[in-house]
Amino acid sequence: SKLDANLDFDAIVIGGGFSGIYAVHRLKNELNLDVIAFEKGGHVGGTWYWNRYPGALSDTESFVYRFSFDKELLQEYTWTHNYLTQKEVLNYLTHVTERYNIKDNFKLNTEVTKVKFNEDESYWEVTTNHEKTYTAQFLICGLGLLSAVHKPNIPGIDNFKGQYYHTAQWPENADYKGKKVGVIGTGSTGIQLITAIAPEVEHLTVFQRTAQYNVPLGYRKQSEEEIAEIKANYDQIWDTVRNSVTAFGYPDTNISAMDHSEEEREAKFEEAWKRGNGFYFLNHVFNDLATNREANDAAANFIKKKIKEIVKDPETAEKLTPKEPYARRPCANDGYYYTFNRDNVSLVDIKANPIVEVTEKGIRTTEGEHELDVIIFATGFDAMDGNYTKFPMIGRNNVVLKDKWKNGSRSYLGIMESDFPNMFMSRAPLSSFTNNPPAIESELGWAIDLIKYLIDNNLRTAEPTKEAVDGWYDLCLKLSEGSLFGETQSWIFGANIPGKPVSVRFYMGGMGNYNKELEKRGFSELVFDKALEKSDR
Ligand code: FAD
Ligand code: NA7
Repeated sequence: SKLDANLDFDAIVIGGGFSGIYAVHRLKNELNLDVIAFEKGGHVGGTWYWNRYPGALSDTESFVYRFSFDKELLQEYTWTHNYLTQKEVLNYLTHVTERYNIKDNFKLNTEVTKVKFNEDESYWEVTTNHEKTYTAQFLICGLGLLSAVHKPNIPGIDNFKGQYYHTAQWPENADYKGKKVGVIGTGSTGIQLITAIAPEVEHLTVFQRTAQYNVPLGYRKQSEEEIAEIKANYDQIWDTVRNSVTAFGYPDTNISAMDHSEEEREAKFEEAWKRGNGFYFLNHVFNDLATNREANDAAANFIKKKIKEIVKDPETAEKLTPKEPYARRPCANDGYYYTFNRDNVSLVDIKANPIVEVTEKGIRTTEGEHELDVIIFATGFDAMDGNYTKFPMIGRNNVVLKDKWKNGSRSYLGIMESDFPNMFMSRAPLSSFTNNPPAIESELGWAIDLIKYLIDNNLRTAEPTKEAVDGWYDLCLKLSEGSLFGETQSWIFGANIPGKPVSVRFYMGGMGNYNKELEKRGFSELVFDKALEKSDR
């Protein structure tokens, strides 16, 4: 350690995804700190290491699903299609770790099992599954917002004779081709998977609990000219990203859906349908689909009409038709509804006929047994706080983060918590509901500026006041109250996990406003502790 010779490292980073990689690079190469990073997985990449299921694809467009901080890298590193496959994102992130010479900072196959703030001497103790404990002044957590796997306990699963696995733990020996496959779950992941594997399996049985709105993605090859033009305009593109609502690279609109005649509105929806992308459809055609019920109904009805047109069997079409507002994380996939016209695909409505148990031979619902060789869980994640409550994270006064969050998670700016000095989080509860890489750069950018400020001013710790945390929570709550997202039961409010408190988990004010908050507040709502003198020890 360079800052305090008594500690093992200056900073410890947990997680090897976009967040961990960005943190290690800036701490090591810019602040010159001695950094170690722990990653549970066998490779860096985070989400893009774990989610190797067929059909896995970004639905942020390629040009903005990357870091913005390195202008040369933006010019050099290229892509072929308007979205990135799992493999492509993984390759990109691997490349970043090589380019910045940080690959060796990551200790792979190493899970952090406990972190504890040593209050007497103000440092973090980090314990791993290899039974070792390391110390550092700063702790940066990039544990992942959609990373803690949710695999529901279905009675009898251990009796199943075939293979079963979760999409985010896709095994190398997955053997589903030519088999009778059952998929549980029809969120963004299930939709991608179902469309991808339907042509490869003997029979696919889709177990759907809640029907989702899906719009096309518009996946296509991009010409060299198109890519060159993007690269020539990157300054302006990132400016749009950082100041927009979704940070997806689309300019904001100030047009309300209800200011149009029905005909004009339908024409706009049709245009967006042809263009593709769920975030575009939900947020950038009109500005009020997520907040105005009438506007939301209009969009929902447009998609419902499409389902009816595409899906040939009326009973299947009816089952696929959502009964709730269009207010979850928007799904986008080019072939999804068409897949249900295939002879080898069937849809089981498990809301009407719930799963009773898994048997040796398959899945039994209240209606009867479905014989299967393979069961795939596309059942999502204990999102936002799942990885933060999984192992003891202990702050001042022996406060455990899980206990602190038992009625709903809180944070200051999505980055810090009171009682947890010098602990910084990326994509944690109450961070922005936006495209992720730009949000990671904003949050960790603020955190790293703060670390630099502490070092430059010979300060040992910083932490937000309780009032600051409560103030941020109140703001997030207020912003969420205008959103129809609270009316659906999804991970966005924590409603997908049995027993988890349903509460606001995002700052819904958009990327642009979030960045303004960071700038406006600076470090004014933090309390600081002086550096320890030698004689204090
Ligand atoms: P992650 O990539 O989740 O990395 C966290 C890492 O921390 C993991 O590798 C995990 O193993 C590790 N970890 C956690 N706990 C511990 C521990 N205790 N000890 C050691 N290591 C630990 N976002 C978008 O913006 N656009 C998209 O198109 C998009 N598509 C997605 C598609 C899928 C299938 C999924 C699952 C997510 C998608 N996301 C998308 C969200 C995605 O998670 C983020 O974009 C981004 O990858 C998050 O990076 P991260 O580093 O913060 O977290
Ligand atoms: P999601 O969006 O949480 O979807 C999970 C799906 O699994 C959804 O259809 C759930 O139905 C279903 N589910 C969950 N638990 C059960 C049980 N117990 N029984 C039956 N069905 C169940 O996760 P995804 O992975 O698709 O997407 C999450 C994000 O990660 C997304 O933003 C992507 O970017 C990647 P429900 O709707 O709860 O009725």
